[in-house]
Amino acid sequence: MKLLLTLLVCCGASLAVPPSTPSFSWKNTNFLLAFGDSYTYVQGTAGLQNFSFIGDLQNFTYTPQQLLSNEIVQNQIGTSAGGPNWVEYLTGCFSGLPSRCKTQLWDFSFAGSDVSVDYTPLHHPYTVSFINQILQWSSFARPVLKPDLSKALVAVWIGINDISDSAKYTFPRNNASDFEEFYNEIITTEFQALETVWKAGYRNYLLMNLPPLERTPGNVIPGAVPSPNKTQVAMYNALISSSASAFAKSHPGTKAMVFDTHTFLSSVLDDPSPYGIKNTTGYCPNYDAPDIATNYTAYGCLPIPEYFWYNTGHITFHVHKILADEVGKFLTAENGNGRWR
Ligand SMILES: *[C@@H]1O[C@H](CO)[C@@H](O)[C@H](O)[C@H]1NC(C)=O
Ligand SMILES: *[C@@H]1O[C@H](CO)[C@@H](O)[C@H](O)[C@H]1NC(C)=O
Ligand SMILES: *[C@@H]1O[C@H](CO)[C@@H](O)[C@H](O)[C@H]1NC(C)=O
Ligand SMILES: *[C@@H]1O[C@H](CO)[C@@H](O)[C@H](O)[C@H]1NC(C)=O
Ligand SMILES: *[C@@H]1O[C@H](CO)[C@@H](O)[C@H](O)[C@H]1NC(C)=O
Ligand SMILES: CC(=O)N[C@H]1CO[C@H](CO)[C@@H](O)[C@@H]1O
Repeated sequence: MKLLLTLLVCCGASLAVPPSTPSFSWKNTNFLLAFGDSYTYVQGTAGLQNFSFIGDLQNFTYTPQQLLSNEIVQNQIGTSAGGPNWVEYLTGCFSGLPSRCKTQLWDFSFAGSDVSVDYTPLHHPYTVSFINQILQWSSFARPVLKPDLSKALVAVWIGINDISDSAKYTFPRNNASDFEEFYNEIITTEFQALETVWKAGYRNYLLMNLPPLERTPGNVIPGAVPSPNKTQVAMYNALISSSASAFAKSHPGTKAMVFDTHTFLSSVLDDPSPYGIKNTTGYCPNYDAPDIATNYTAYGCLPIPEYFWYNTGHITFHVHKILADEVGKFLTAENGNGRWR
């Protein structure tokens, strides 16, 4: 009896994880479910032009047929980057029906999203916030898409608009007395929303932290006061890490991997030449001219892939490719289960 009790105590935690809990394997992953903002959204034939794969706040519902016939559109304005974005490079799912891709990309990100209107206002009346993206997916896509959950990964990249929109807030507000408390509230709301995804059975999560927003073209103009500044971005990113660890610990069998976008992209900004990038401080003012790919010299610009920044706040498709390559290596190194972090 005593022995049995000891065994139960010693092994209770591991018994709570069903022995069948599959290990995370990036190589075997065939389904990416994505939520986020303009950095991650892809254009869909049933989406709002320049904003979404499917629907918007006024067109919140969709049928299974609309979802399953919706195609990813690949062109200069199909993302915020002038070409493919990181989730497209990561999955190889660049256009057409997601279901036809070897790694399916189901991307419910909406350009201009913040986590919740509790903290920052909508960019447009039709913006679908992060919590609404999950509500919309849960209501209309979850019953239709039935991946092998052991081969599915959830990608989340949110917070870029939240930190930018609130960078000059004063306190107290939202019961927070400083930025740290305020960011913690936003990120707590983000992880509460992910509870819905977890309850649907998803166990593998990739969380991208904030890029070096303190180094956007507007923030590196000599004499500029960066907004958000380095301290704010570092504070936000520290909270993403601690919240991801807490989420994994409180949800047994869950892997919550944080990719340190900030450190990686800062290293690219510091030493861009190995990547063929020549301009890290500005952007081509005519970045969205339809003939920019061939006629850049007429606009006084370098080829777009030689810029780090595509415009005031977005990275070019070339930087998305560089990022996706690094995320792929990171995910490969994360193979295996149980290393809760
Ligand atoms: C989408 O963005 C492109 C590039 O900025 C612009 O030319 C186009 O008019 C936009 N489309 C809509 C429907 O606003
Ligand atoms: C502040 O906290 C109070 C008491 O917990 C709560 O009722 C109220 O909704 C909160 N206000 C905001 C803006 O979060
Ligand atoms: C960053 O911004 C916050 C909010 O404006 C400010 O309190 C803080 O002093 C700034 N930090 C630096 C290093 O500029
Ligand atoms: C970067 O590109 C912008 C736009 O083409 C240009 O104005 C700026 O001078 C460039 N900066 C450097 C350091 O070449
Ligand atoms: C290149 O851009 C210039 C300036 O907009 C325009 O006048 C010219 O027709 C363009 N050339 C081509 C080949 O598209
Ligand atoms: C793509 C789409 O269905 N757009 C519709 C969204 O809702 C507005 C207002 O209800 C319609 O005018 C759009 O056609």
